[in-house]
Amino acid sequence: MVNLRFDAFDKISEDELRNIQFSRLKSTITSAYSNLNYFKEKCEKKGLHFDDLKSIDDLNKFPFTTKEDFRSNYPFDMFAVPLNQIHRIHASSGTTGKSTIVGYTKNDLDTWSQLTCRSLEIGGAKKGDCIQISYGYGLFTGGFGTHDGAHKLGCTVIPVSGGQTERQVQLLLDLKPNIIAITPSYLLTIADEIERQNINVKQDLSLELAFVGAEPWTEAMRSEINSRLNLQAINYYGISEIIGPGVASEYLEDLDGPTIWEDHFFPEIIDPKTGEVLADGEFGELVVTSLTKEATPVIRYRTRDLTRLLPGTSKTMRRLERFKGRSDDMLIIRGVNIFPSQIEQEILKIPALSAQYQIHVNKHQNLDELEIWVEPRVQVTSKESQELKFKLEENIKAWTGVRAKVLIVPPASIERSIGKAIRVIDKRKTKKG
Ligand code: DLL
Repeated sequence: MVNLRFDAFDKISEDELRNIQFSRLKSTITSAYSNLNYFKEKCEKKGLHFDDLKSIDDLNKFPFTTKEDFRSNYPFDMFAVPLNQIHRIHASSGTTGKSTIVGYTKNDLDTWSQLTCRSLEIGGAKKGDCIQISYGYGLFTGGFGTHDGAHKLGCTVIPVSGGQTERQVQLLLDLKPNIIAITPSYLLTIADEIERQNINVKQDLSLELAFVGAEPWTEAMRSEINSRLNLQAINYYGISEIIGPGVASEYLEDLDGPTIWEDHFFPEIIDPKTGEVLADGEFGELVVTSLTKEATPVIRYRTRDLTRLLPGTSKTMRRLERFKGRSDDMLIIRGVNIFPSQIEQEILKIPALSAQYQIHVNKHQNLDELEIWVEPRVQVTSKESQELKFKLEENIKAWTGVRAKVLIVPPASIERSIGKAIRVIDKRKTKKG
């Protein structure tokens, strides 16, 4: 039997890896330049030809690709192959404007399933395991992408998709999957339902692993998930415009951040303001170039995810530090930059508070106002509620420098996520129209 683990290239030497990357990068840039008008035009503006890529170090001369490029080339102008070679289309729903369309050739679908299979395997999944896939199926990449990898690995797949929380719990009870693939916020919604039904997690469920991603989450959230569900959460990363899940994923043996699959994607970290490439270990925005995609090659895609590139723990491929957030999620409150993840961390430092929270931002008499709505784990008295409020306000001020107003709202009052949670409601944006 093929040992899929060795497909993971995790024993490859750095020289070999860079050689593979360079030859794949050369074909990708050539294809993008020859087939994608928008890319050729951007290169011409910089006086660049695909032949100007003489080594991997030349990549940083080439232009970035943004979500906006996907939108303005909607629906098919990001495709580098004729439509009759496109075997599948996925799309990511933009909150504003048109969605971004991504195409896959037959080879792309094979590559994708290899990568999600690899991600599941190094995270501890194996042939014969049973996985409940609670990522949305359909145009979103989470469901089908994970499905194809789990199928390749030889797992029994329960393709339940997102939503219908009681049914999700029923399936966990009756079919006893040992793995779940899901967003962190929806997993917490399921944990709430399990507790509401007084189900004994240790006796009645068989979950061992959760492949968690598709939205920002913190280490504090991981501990919460692990302990409430008696399993190990694995950090599973991807972006639809790049391929979907399977861009980077975490080794169960290391649990130290997702390893980026550098044989298929070349990562860079840039200063989000200047676009300048930063050295490994420096903090900035992740930019990813696809190295093997045929249908939608993407050169230097600006992910907006803020992180650092770290050396592989015992592998050649590099790791991503847990994301601090997305540059477009960063709130500027009275001039101070603050990420939802910093607030989540402060909330979860207080044992009586739950991970169900929402951040409301408003403007009052020209001043930004930050309000945090958070649920206690159990009903509290008004005195306890006051104490929790003051404690959290104090901690947020001490750790972020921002004064926030905390509202302790009744348990189960914040709308539950069934996919990606809406954590921030920025009314300043709605007001601007
Ligand atoms: O969310 C693909 C995916 C599906 C990944 C299932 C993992 C699991 P998009 O809808 O394009 O694609 O959203 C991509 O989600 O830029 C990050 O901001 C965020 N994200 C994805 N995975 C993680 C993760 C899918 N493990 C955007 N940790 C990315 C933190 C994540 N953020």
